[in-house]
Amino acid sequence: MTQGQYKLVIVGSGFAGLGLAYKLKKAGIDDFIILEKADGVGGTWRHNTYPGAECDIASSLYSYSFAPNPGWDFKWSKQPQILSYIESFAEENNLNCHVKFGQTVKSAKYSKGHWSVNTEEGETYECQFFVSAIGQLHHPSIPNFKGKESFEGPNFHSAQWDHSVDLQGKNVGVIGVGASAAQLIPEVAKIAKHLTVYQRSPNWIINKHDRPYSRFEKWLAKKLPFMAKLYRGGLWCQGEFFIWPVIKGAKIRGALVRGLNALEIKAHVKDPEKRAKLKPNYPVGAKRILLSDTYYKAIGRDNVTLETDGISRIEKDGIQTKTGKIHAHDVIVYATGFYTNPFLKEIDVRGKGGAKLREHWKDGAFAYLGVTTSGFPNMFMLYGPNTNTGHTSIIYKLEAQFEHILKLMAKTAGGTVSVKEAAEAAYNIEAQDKLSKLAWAKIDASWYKDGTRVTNNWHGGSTEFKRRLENPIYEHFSFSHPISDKDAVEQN
Ligand code: N01
Repeated sequence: MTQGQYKLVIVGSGFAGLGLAYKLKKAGIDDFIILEKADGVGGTWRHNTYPGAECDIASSLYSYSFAPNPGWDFKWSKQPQILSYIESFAEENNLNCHVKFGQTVKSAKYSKGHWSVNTEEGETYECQFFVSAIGQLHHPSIPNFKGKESFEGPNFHSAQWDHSVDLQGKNVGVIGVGASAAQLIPEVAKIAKHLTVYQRSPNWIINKHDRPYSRFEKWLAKKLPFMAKLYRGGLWCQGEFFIWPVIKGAKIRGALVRGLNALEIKAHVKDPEKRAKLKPNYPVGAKRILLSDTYYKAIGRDNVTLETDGISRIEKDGIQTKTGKIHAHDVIVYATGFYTNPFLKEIDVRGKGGAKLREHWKDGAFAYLGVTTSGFPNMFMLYGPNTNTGHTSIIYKLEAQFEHILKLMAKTAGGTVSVKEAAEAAYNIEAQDKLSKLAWAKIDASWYKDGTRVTNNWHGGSTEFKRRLENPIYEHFSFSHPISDKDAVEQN
């Protein structure tokens, strides 16, 4: 059933979708709808409720610059407070009335300057602009271990935590040691009778020295907003001038991360066998550098086994390793990450002439500055291909994408915009060339890669990202009704 005609249909009501909605309203555009499959806003921060879930980018930076929150309880806030921040943001800015919950988008088709967006619930939404704001870490991945179905106890993915299962006094197996696992393992270790952690490859983890903010600090952030801005700037600088150079291969800063990591392991893990297993054998920065004050303490506990022999099969009551050991488990947690490629895999997107996005991206996703791709007019992506980062806040980068989209929309007015194939191809050659020199390219596999190409991450610093996104080169696009900037703004 056709549900109406909009200027924009946005898919997803996480930080990306809601941030764009806010900017649209500020620009006087109210004619949009957000389709959300869940029953509330927040995206990843609604779904990931595992114990210990928090953000490993400091909250003052992992929040909108246009909606600062002086009330963060911790430097790295916990999931409930992040969810409550985004929920309040939606409420205070009257964004909820634009969201239609319980709508899972299954296809989007372009024809003659318009998109038809169809949902699994049988509804169709017509629009001029189709915007994907579904994020990169959306579809939980559970490896197809032999015998997986035979396990008789509770088992679930970290992003689908079953809170009805009490882990107190249980034998628990956690598979995976990535960012999610590093946060949940310390919490599970505290209450489980025994925890076995299945590690395929260790991570570079350093201390973050988190602590609650004092009442005085919160008062300062509220009363002196410029101090809060300065503080946010300082956090941004840490990522830009310390972590980003490590990803580029800076020797001294890389050595510092390795040194800090070694000190942490030594301080908290007494068993030499465990210590040896925790040392990564790949370049620092090739996978996300993790921040934790509690991970190595948890691994060092007597009730925690670090298993690195590889999983052979899952039995009805435990896990068998490739060396034949059997660990008995009451509960298994899959902290095994997400399907990050191909992008938009759940949505059948058809562009000009019925071209399939899946076909267009058969060798891996790409997009001009991560936002547009040729042959798919009036389609924008937020947090699309090659926009992720390993060193700063995604929200900082999303804000640049909002500006990019608003500028292209203004120029497009009632017509269409499409990136030129040659401009996109040249951009991708530049991006892949630069990416090939970074730490991310120096390992065979990670969620940043699809085959040999790094498809998820941006190739430069965040200042460059902001500058390029916020100053579109209009010659790189075809507009069906090119008009002057002034006229375009007036028409919007
Ligand atoms: O997923 P991951 P994640 N057999 O892909 C292992 C963001 N995030 O959910 O490394 C055995 O990092 C896999 O092993 P290996 C953040 O951007 C942010 O933890 O491939 N093991 C790895 O250990 C992060 O980068 C926050 O050898 C298998 C683990 O599972 C991203 O989400 C918090 C396996 C997967 O780790 C993803 O993190 C949490 C197999 N067959 C997450 N398959 C914030 O704080 C996979 N593994 C913002």
